Amino acid sequence: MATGNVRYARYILFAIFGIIVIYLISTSSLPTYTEPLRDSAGKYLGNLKGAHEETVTTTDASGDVITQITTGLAAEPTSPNPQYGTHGDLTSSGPSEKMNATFVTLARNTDLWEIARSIRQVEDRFNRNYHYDWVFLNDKPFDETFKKVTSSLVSGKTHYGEIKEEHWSFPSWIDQDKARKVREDMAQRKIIYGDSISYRHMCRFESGFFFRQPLMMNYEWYWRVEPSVELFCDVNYDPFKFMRDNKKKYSFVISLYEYVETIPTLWDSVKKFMKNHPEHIAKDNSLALISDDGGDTYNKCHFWSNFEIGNLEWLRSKQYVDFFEALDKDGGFFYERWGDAPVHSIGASLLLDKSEIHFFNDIAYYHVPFTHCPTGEETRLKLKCHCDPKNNFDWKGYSCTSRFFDLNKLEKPAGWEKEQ
Ligand SMILES: Nc1nc2c(ncn2[C@@H]2O[C@H](COP(=O)(O)OP(=O)(O)OP(=O)(O)O)[C@@H](O)[C@H]2O)c(=O)[nH]1
Ligand SMILES: *[C@@H]1O[C@H](CO)[C@@H](O)[C@H](O)[C@H]1NC(C)=O
Ligand SMILES: [Mg+2]
Repeated sequence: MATGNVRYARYILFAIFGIIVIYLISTSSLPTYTEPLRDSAGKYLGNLKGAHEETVTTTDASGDVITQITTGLAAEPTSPNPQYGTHGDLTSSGPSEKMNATFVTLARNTDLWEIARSIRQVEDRFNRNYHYDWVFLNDKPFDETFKKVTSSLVSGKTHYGEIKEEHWSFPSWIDQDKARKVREDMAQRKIIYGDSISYRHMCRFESGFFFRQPLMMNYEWYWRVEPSVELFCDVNYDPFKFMRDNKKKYSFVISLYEYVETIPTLWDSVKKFMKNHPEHIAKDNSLALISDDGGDTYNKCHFWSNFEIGNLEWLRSKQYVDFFEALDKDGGFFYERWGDAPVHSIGASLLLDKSEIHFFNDIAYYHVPFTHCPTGEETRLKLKCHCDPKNNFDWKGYSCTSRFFDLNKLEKPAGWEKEQ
């Protein structure tokens, strides 16, 4: 009798063990993907369950069934070395602290596959954890393919806006003949985009109109993304939130000297504006960053505007709009080839306090032909960067970033001298 019971119990134990093994094999396969929950308007409501939630069932010594639920982080790291990276900021600033912010891209339908590459990287490195919206702007209607592909890549909501004619055309005060002669002359002198009309509309639009498009009026913060750019490191915190918390209004990753042929009289217009609107000039401005002689001449330093994270309310302020309109009246967008980068940069340097401009060392970035790869191996490893530090432009002779650090009395990251 006794031996029969023991055999019976052993039998049951084997059976339970077998079931557990089968169960573990079936649950240890890939974590299940859960569609993010959205309301009818497509607003992100969070995930149905943690992005990585596993249930493991085992038995204890007495044969009682124990159920353990292991819930992973809602945001998983891109590769399995969790000692670094996604914890701290991500868990403390989840969707509950979502900022009033959007990505913004100006593009043509033909830019689709180049912008798709940019979006994929921004999503992989940052936005898949944050789901910010993305506004696309175009001087022509976007086609169905463009909308379909970009919507499939963006984890937030996508919006598509067509720019109205007066934001993408010659203003009435521009002398068309004079503008044409300039283009012909620049074409002969082989100045890049010197003969292009559309490039000039683009620069004027980015200088004075993108931030007041109807779709952009819904947001307070923007992050500009262009086709064919790269992000080389994880962005494990919310830069919009960083900007707000640290009272920043404008930011950059790459700075350099402007090609003087495109802006011969820009500084004359700026000086006129400063004289006419002393009330708009910030007390603690960065004039010393862009002029080496107290404002007499421009040293051509500017922040590269193909990457920007900034505050839209600042661009919509009377100070900035007066500044843009003063420049626009002087006609240099068409009689020369003023770029939006020097225009934004001079605006930020004169109208903002210098503490309101931020350099993002930890956002690694490429737009042909320059790279910003964070100085400091610790940062690069921590953020899983894939850029070659040899390509970092920050401390090279043609970058203005060193000046920015000196003016703001910031300590340069360790090892910067070796990258000169
Ligand atoms: N809708 C539209 N977008 C444009 C046009 N021209 C340029 N863009 C966009 O404006 C931005 C800047 O144009 P780019 O051609 O990248 O100018 P760039 O960065 O100075 O020069 P690249 O070295 O060619 O990148 C990009 O986001 C372009 O997609 C245009 O005619 N129409
Ligand atoms: C976001 O900012 C815009 C522009 O300031 C404002 O009109 C809108 O009400 C804000 N939305 C939210 C949800 O705060
Ligand atoms: Mg570009």
